[in-house]
Amino acid sequence: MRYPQGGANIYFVSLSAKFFSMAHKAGFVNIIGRPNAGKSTLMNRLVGEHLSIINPKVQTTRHRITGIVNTEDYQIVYSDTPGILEPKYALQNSMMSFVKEAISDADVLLLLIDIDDKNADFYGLQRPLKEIDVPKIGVLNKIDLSDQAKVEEMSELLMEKFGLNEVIPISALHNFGVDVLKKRVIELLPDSPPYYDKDALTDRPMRFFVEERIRERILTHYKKEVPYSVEVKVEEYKDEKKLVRISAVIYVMRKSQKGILIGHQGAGLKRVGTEARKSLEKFLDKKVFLSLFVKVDEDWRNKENKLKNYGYKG
Ligand SMILES: Nc1nc2c(ncn2[C@@H]2O[C@H](COP(=O)(O)OP(=O)(O)O)[C@@H](O)[C@H]2O)c(=O)[nH]1
Ligand SMILES: [Mg+2]
Repeated sequence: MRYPQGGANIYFVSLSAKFFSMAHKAGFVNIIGRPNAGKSTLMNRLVGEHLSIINPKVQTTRHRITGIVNTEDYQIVYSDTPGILEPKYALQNSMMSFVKEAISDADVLLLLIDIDDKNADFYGLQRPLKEIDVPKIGVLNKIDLSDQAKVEEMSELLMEKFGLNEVIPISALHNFGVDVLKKRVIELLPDSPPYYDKDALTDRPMRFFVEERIRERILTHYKKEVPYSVEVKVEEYKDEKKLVRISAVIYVMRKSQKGILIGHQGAGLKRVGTEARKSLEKFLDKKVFLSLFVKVDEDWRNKENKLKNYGYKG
């Protein structure tokens, strides 16, 4: 390599030119859409890790969850968000504020739509979405359940409705079309230095994922109000030599829900505990000792101050 002769100035110019020629890309790529569209499934696919919990029940995702993909040349910070709905109680209000935040700070927006969701009703967000000046990709999901004619029909409908220039049909579940989407996302990523350490996978603490894994088991096994009335908080997380010792509290809104959750002779809670432990052992790649407790936090879901304590937004 030849170094430029002459003063410091010239050297500086040549350095920055070199830097520019291998510019680093980074940005926030936020996935939004209706409940059950497959946002969390897609996010896990894109990141290649089981970060977001997935369930056929709606309103599984309550927070904004980031998943970071790093290579030498770029850093993509994906966000999974709660499904867009018309909020009916304080927790849902907070869930929608995560969505609004994700719309306003995106470098690239992925509007994920279930191919069978003809109305794709985004409530008050449709207009701001149409007007916002960042690259938007319509992502038509679950095409494994559909055909070409429907893909074309829905693509046109979405372009019109949200002012999109492009729609990419995928099946997040069967990993079809996801590579095409990834490639397009990288093209649209702005030139920028990385936002997080290049070995980071998420900006969320480990405790958060532990809480989500426990909540996932509750979503799977309980019906009606119970999954929507629980909040899980890790009280102790000790990474010991041979195992990780975790103690967590499951908060419910009413006394009756406590009984349902614990079940006959404790069988319900035991099942949640055993399954959550196995899931955590896989995630942490270490033996886990898990203690679970159930407590009543009267009507927490409707109280702003409680929501703040649990890490939601007002
Ligand atoms: N058939 C089919 N099902 C999917 C696809 N993507 C997601 N699902 C299912 O749709 C349901 C909701 O998925 P989830 O990712 O939790 O949706 P979210 O509420 O938007 O986060 C789950 O049962 C997924 O397995 C897909 O491409 N095809
Ligand atoms: Mg979700």
